[in-house]
Amino acid sequence: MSLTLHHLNRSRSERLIWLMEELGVDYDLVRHKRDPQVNLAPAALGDIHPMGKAPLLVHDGQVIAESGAIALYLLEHFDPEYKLHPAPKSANRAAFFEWLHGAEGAVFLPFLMNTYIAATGLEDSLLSQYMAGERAKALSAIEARLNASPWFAGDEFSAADIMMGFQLEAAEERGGLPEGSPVHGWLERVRARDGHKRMRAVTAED
Ligand SMILES: N[C@@H](CCC(=O)N[C@@H](CS)C(=O)NCC(=O)O)C(=O)O
Repeated sequence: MSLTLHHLNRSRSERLIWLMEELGVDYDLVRHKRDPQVNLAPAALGDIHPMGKAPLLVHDGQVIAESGAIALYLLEHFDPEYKLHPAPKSANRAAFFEWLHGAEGAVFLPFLMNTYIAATGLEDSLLSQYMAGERAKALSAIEARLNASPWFAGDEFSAADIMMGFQLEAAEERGGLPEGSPVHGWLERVRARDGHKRMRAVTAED
């Protein structure tokens, strides 16, 4: 069995490192560096998959792109006891799907757009105003969820928390989390996990 993760420095691919560390699977890590001028991925990633983005997983020769797809693929292969995801048709399955996919969907977009808005000097634009409203909505949905349960899929930590981690750590770093937000407590719980610590040891070299 061969399992390789292509990781881009300072990127969403850290979520898959974290998931594999939590699962305890053996994997090879190939590190790629962003172009310092334009911040984009190197051409080497485009040689593996036409989108040329990270993360990319290669399992016994099969290439898989998209963080959410990779996470579900890894769970299917390496989490037969459902330690990091609720079992099919169990009560927390719907919430698990919602947050696992929301992390790359409606929840993520307004946070991501903030980066592009700042990079292109559009802070005073209508787009920026619109995205600020969307970000407030996303944050309020996140906070409602974390006020109702300790983890995104309910009482148990799951891969949905891992998928949400990247954007919430980035939001905290940019001062985007209000004082008293339940996200602060969630971040503390996340950072207490050995899997998260091991992921940070790997990404420290980024
Ligand atoms: N929805 C994709 C997004 C992939 C993506 O945009 N990755 C970024 C890293 S955060 C990337 O490779 N950026 C460099 C580039 O686009 O050249 C996923 O979740 O895997």
